[in-house]
Amino acid sequence: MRSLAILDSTLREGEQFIKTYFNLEQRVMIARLLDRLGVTFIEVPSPIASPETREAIQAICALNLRSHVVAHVRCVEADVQAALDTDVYGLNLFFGTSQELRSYSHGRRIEQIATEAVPLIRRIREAGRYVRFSAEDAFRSDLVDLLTVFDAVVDAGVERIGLPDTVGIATPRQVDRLVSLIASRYPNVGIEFHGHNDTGCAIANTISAFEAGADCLDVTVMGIGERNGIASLSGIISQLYIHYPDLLATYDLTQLVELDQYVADCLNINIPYNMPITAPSAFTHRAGVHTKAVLRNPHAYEILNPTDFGVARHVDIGSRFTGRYAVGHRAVSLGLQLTPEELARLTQALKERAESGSLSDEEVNTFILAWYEEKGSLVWER
Ligand code: HCA
Ligand code: CU
Repeated sequence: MRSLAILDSTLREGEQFIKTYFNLEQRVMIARLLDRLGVTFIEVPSPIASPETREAIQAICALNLRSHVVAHVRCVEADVQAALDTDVYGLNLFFGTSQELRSYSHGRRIEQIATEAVPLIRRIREAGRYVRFSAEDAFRSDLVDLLTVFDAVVDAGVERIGLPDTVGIATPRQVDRLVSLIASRYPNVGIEFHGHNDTGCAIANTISAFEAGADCLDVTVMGIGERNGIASLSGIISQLYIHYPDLLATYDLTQLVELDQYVADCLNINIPYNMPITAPSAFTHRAGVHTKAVLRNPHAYEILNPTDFGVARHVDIGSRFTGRYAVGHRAVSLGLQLTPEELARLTQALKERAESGSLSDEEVNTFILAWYEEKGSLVWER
């Protein structure tokens, strides 16, 4: 079986999201929740960022989590030293390799990138720490430039190379091609992928990278990050759960909802309505055709079993698309006995009522009970 590491960067990439500010207690709590879930790596910012960040990194390291804490660090001597002075498991180095970043970000030539990164990588390895090197903006980088830099860093002993789609430009097929090529050229190092979501392809690209040979996938809670973020943890987990369940054998998937909710609360936002698994409506069924089938066998319209994530399925029957089967099911759960003909009339009445707006569960129950009483008194009067 292939191995796969999930790297959660909520505490690093996630802090680059416009709404994020985590205090020390929240940073520590997020690390704990990620560890309980079972991610392989927890990425933290560079300790050089601020004394508070350094303190948070040390506090997280002191938890002695199973997850490995890795610091995201520029290829700069002082930054590397500052990270080595903490107790992190390893360093995730990055250097922009595209023309755009070389011109407008750091101004280095390709040869210089390799020359500056190589001694730092050797130093980190000598210090006995894990080291990864990412070619920032890999998908806008010239292939020859990319290979020139990777040849040098792999030769210097890097354990993993990273291919970030920094601007979210790649298509799943481009990801497949580049990751496949890199995987066959460097069979003895790991490959990490980090996909931004500017065009909504982050989850698709990240899964494509895995299928092409990447062994480490970057995510954040709810996908938060710079601009509109990267692949979400729950999105990647949902794909793996379906297609590669063995890779999640050591994960406690019931932690996911609490984790997303905790981070949403820290940011003062709701979990986005379309988040895989953790959206409030992720397991809610509505249309009559769906509710009927799901009540017979959830498998009909569910590929994820909500109980595996510690959440409940919900059958919504208060809409104008409601169906007789689900309404009957609800009537029975309310202790009512209806003939098929009565059930048809009740369903019709509910649909008509829902034309002026959907009903909550409680409203539906009240409606059904009232309808039933009314029916009784009509019978009585006759
Ligand atoms: C950044 C850039 C980065 C780095 C990813 C990586 C990106 O915000 O510093 O180190 O692999 O998207 O390229 O997040
Ligand atoms: Cu990024």
